[in-house]
Amino acid sequence: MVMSESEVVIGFGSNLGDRAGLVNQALQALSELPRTTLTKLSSLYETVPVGYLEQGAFLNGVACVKTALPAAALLKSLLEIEKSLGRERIARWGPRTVDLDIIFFADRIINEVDLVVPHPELTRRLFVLEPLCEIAPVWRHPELDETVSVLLNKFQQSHPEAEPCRRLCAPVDGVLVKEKVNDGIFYRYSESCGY
Ligand code: A4P
Ligand code: MG
Repeated sequence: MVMSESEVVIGFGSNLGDRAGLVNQALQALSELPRTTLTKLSSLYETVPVGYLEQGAFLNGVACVKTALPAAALLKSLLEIEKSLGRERIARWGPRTVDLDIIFFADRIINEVDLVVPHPELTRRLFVLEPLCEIAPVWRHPELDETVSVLLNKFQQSHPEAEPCRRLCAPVDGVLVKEKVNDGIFYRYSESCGY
């Protein structure tokens, strides 16, 4: 069976060790997944921890990929990348070398034991909404039937106290390094981001 390609949004975060180095390695691994191409990348943001507050600041961002992998296979690959980069699951919402979450998988709604898409915390997390709004403002949440930019606006209105994300660098040539790898493009954030 030939699987058609789906557009997928993946959120990433790191708050342990060499955060930017780990993010770059995760992006490289992502761009090297079979039948998958990295198509868009947000700026890199520094964000205050949400949930469990007694931990260091995160680097966060989101990436769009086109993939022919089914959702379960993509999730498995993301968990393998996390593991290869030293992720140990210690505490829910606790510190992590690299966390990779599926935010959207095309317009699909998935409610499996080990996979819920759209990501259920998405509407409550500026560290996802802000980078998402940067690269996919008109993406429609398939359950809420609202665009990402409306969801961000609503969250900001209802949580004026929420600390905005600090944008470290924009994804432009010269700051974002773009390299051709196999059939895809490999992006990474350059050191001049000041992370
Ligand atoms: N899982 C279910 N749905 C998904 C999905 N859409 N994408 C399952 C990825 N995984 C999904 O995840 C546990 C299981 O969730 C996976 O095995 C998969 O089967 P995990 O990453 O090991 O668990 P966790 O991270 O400890 O808990 P959780 O609820 O996934 O936490 P989150 O949502 O990952 O949040 N603050 C800031 N500023 N920035 C952050 O990035 N991240 C977290 C963690 C908390 N606070 C943060 C940040
Ligand atoms: Mg996760």
